Amino acid sequence: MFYWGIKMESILANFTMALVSDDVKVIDATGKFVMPGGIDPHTHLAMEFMGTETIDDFFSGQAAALAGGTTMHIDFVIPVNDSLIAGLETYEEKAKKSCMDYGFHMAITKFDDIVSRDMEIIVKEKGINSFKFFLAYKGSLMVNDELLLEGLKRCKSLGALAMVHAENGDAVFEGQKRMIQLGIFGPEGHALSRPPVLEGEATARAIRLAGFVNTPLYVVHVMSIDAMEEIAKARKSGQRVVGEPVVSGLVLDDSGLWDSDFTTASKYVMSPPIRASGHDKALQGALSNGVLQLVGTDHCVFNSTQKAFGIDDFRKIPNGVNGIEERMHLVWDTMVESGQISITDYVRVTSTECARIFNIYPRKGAIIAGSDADIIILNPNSSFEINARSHHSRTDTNVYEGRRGKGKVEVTIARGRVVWENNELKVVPGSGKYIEMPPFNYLFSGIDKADASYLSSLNAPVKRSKSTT
Ligand code: DUC
Ligand code: ZN
Ligand code: ZN
Ligand code: ZN
Repeated sequence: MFYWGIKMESILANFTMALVSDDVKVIDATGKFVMPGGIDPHTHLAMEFMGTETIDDFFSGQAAALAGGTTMHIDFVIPVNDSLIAGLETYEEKAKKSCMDYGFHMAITKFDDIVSRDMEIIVKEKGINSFKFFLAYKGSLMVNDELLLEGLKRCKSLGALAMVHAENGDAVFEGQKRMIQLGIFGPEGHALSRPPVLEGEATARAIRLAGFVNTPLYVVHVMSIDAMEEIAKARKSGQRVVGEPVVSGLVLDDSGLWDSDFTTASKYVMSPPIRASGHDKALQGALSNGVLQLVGTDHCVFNSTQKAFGIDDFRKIPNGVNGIEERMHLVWDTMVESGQISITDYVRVTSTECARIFNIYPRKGAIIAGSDADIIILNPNSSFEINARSHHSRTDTNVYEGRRGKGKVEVTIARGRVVWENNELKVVPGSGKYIEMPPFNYLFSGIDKADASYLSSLNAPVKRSKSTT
């Protein structure tokens, strides 16, 4: 899947090692790793959220991604007035300026006959194979258990993957009230109001309901030991649950939230919150032992002016942190350089597993004949340094400010075009392509058999009780 020290003879859209003429570009990758481009399963570009809009759009966010070795991302479509189709049309418009390949997940904020019909259209005609349910954000995006159950059943019938933002939104609301009563208005109140136990509860509930419906479940941004342990338990019992940590949860702890400078502290506000020291290491361990399967970012950025909407009240700080540009570097440095995962596992957690789960493997997530030529060259001996001055995102802060590490993406090739080389971006708005993702990924294989055995296990005692009365 990757080659140590090969000299690539050609860069062709349809990656081949064929004999080529003298005028092709030659890139010397001696001593470096040639790997599939990264795929970020979790981003929010140009999203209207908490009274404002994320400052990275489909051009700036993707340019940043390419500079960091990510060649595809999957963004969340938010319905407009609960309409999936209206939401999708809005995002199709926003994505016209794309300079990188992308796909969509669809959020579900209501359930009725229209939503049910539109879910089918979205899967069968629009190339989306995943639906996300927010168990938090009471009063806006949050869904209750009844809606979640309806949604899970519909996902199952369509072969679509159900995803959850797992925090108990009612309890978060209560936690926020408590903070205000205590006179805690600063960014630290954000973390204190929504502790790990609320993430653990919602994760456990979603897992159990998905098990009850017998459909696969994908838990986004696993930020705590509490949530991770629920996923571990379910997977051990054979349930089809996928856990996605995000870079901020893997490498940061909550100390920044207590910084006395509001601009510094507020940049760390995201949901679920960045946890106390210890959760980060535990999540790294879970990524290395297979309890968690792929790394996203939840890239959702606001500049310091937008973050300052919450200067008097943490509840008004727009939630979100950066990561789309930093993910490949930080995962390499934290997980590979430190010896926690192998290079093969690095390719899996940053690219291949995402392609498999969203059913676009081996077109994406691989370097083989017929795959799109999304390729990076990473130099394990070169260093990176992260700061807001030099990053490519439009935001004026960076939660990884000042971090240095080993392993730098020196070249990014997207669909056969060199878009990042010598620390220079060559990106063209409109060149990114929408990637359709078909339903019924590998997690659905044999699901019907499991249904049959579940039903027969119910049938036996039912019949017996009838015959005895
Ligand atoms: N969490 C964030 O921090 N931002 C976007 C949405 C979310 O769930
Ligand atoms: Zn979320
Ligand atoms: Zn952490
Ligand atoms: Zn998100």
